[in-house]
Amino acid sequence: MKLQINRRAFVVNSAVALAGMAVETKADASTPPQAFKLPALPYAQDALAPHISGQTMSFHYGKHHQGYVNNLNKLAAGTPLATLTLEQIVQQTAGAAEGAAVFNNAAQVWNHSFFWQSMKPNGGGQPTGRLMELITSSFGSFEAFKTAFIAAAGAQFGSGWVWLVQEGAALRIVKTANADTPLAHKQIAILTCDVWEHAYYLDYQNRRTDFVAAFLEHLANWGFAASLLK
Ligand code: MN3
Repeated sequence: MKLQINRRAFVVNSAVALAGMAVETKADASTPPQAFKLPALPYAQDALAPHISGQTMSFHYGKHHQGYVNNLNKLAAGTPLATLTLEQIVQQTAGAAEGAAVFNNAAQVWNHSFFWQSMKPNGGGQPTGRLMELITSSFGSFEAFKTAFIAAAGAQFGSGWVWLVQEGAALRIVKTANADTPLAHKQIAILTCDVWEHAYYLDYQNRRTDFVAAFLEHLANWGFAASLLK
């Protein structure tokens, strides 16, 4: 109990410090604090079936993603955190042990919103244009990229994410644990697949790599990924 009180005081103090930093980036101090909201899914909950079932989406989006939004709002309520953008909160609490709860929930809100956009019904296949050229130059071939992406997903120990990111003129595959996100590491996220068990267990049980293969073959939204290239 004593720990919880100290922790709360720390979070509030950190929020005050963060608000000071935010003044530079948010000029309009009269902007009222607003609760973070669960963004609308870009497709119907059952539109990704059979690769991701409507049942999985109802829990993953409706319970897990909503839960992160609710937790973030509870942590931010009445603190200067509520005046920051989601991206500012993720970047300013990254790596700060005393802000871990805020970071975890804020990053998971951002990661899931990015994940839903990384997919579309009848997606998958291969990208075209500059994105395909960058994948080929970075990984040797599209097939080599797929193999490496699936292997990275399988190698992530425990909960986490596998990402395609852009670093300069090259693309890289990175995996992050728990809520960690390229947004916290100044990397440009291009595409992601959630490899927490809640993302696939109802549909694939322990077959995580089958899930990630289906993500690449049937769901990946390469148009969204291409739009993010710098
Ligand atoms: Mn998830």
